[in-house]
Amino acid sequence: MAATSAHTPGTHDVPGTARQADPFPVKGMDAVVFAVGNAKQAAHYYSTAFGMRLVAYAGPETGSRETASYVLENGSARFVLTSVVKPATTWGHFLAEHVAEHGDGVIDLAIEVPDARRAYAYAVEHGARSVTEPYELKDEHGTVVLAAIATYGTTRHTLVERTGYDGPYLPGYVPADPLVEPPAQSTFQAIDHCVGNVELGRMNEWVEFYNRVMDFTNMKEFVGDDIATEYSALMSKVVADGTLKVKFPINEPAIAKKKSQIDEYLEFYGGAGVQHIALNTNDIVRTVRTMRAAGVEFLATPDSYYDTLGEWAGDTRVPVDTLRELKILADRDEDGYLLQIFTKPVQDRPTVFFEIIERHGSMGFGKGNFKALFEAIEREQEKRGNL
Ligand code: TYF
Ligand code: FE
Repeated sequence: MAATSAHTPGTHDVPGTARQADPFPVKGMDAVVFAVGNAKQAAHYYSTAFGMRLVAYAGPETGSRETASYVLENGSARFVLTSVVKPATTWGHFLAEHVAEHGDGVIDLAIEVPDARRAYAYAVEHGARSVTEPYELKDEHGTVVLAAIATYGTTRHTLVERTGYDGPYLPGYVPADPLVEPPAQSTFQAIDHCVGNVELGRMNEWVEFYNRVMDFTNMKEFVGDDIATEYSALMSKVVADGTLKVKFPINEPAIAKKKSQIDEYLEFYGGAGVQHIALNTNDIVRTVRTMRAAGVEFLATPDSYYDTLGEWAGDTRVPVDTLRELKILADRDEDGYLLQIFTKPVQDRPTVFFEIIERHGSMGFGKGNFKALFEAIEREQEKRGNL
């Protein structure tokens, strides 16, 4: 085999044309970590209602005396549900206070990276606030390297390097069996995007944070002033890594005719935080039927939406009558189309909700649906007396 020369294939030493290595490579979302009041019951909900599979557990029975954590998966999507059993360390007290102040919510959007030490060093050099310096966890399945940086509100990004590990989640966790028989066909397969709500006037600051700290770039879809004041009462921009595996839309409230849904979130969550997690499915009709049958509540779209849908969304895989029956939204752009639907908030506070999305080419976020969607959200806000 030829020795590696300085001129490796694909690179070239003509000034200005050398392809720069990605300064912040990511492999994808590692996990969405929720701090909840009762992880045992939440694990049941995500199993029975969302069709996820319990795969790992850590708690008093496994030597974790302070917290209980349930790891659920569906395809590459992984949720970790953590609650406090008996606070002892700063971590236990942080979790207990987090739930008291914010209700059930997302504390960590963990990102899998090839090199956690390098990713952490790059982020901190570019102004990220360190939460946890790089450290190793080890057990008989191998080693995982972790580090964490802060993002908006009390949310963090743990950077996870798991190449030296073949266990069920992290060292210290034990494998667990599904709580119930999972659906015959999976309800979703991956995490599409994770959305943050930030305070009025701070969206650009957080977009620039991801530009700088993770070298993420802005996607073309955004909600500008026109849409914001007309009917959405929010501004939104999307940042993503170069491979579009990790996509983070950021919303801020906008001053409009009515109270912004983002203000409602900020008020009830007690600050900035994760608003919704979008989940990819390859069969949204089956997913929505399964989840509805299991008691998941979705936002209702008025019939009139479907009367004109064909004119601008064109033909989709699913007949308009089925979209109408299940209240699924459709949107099209120059790259293709998408089908999407939103749950109502999944806890008593009007905070975290989920989106189910089936993409056919389009890499957008459903801009054509913003009017219908935000009107549906406002009807719910009104029922809660928060409009
Ligand atoms: O992630 C998105 O941008 C879409 C649209 O409060 C959206 O899902 C944006 C804001 C919002 C609800 C949905
Ligand atoms: Fe979304």
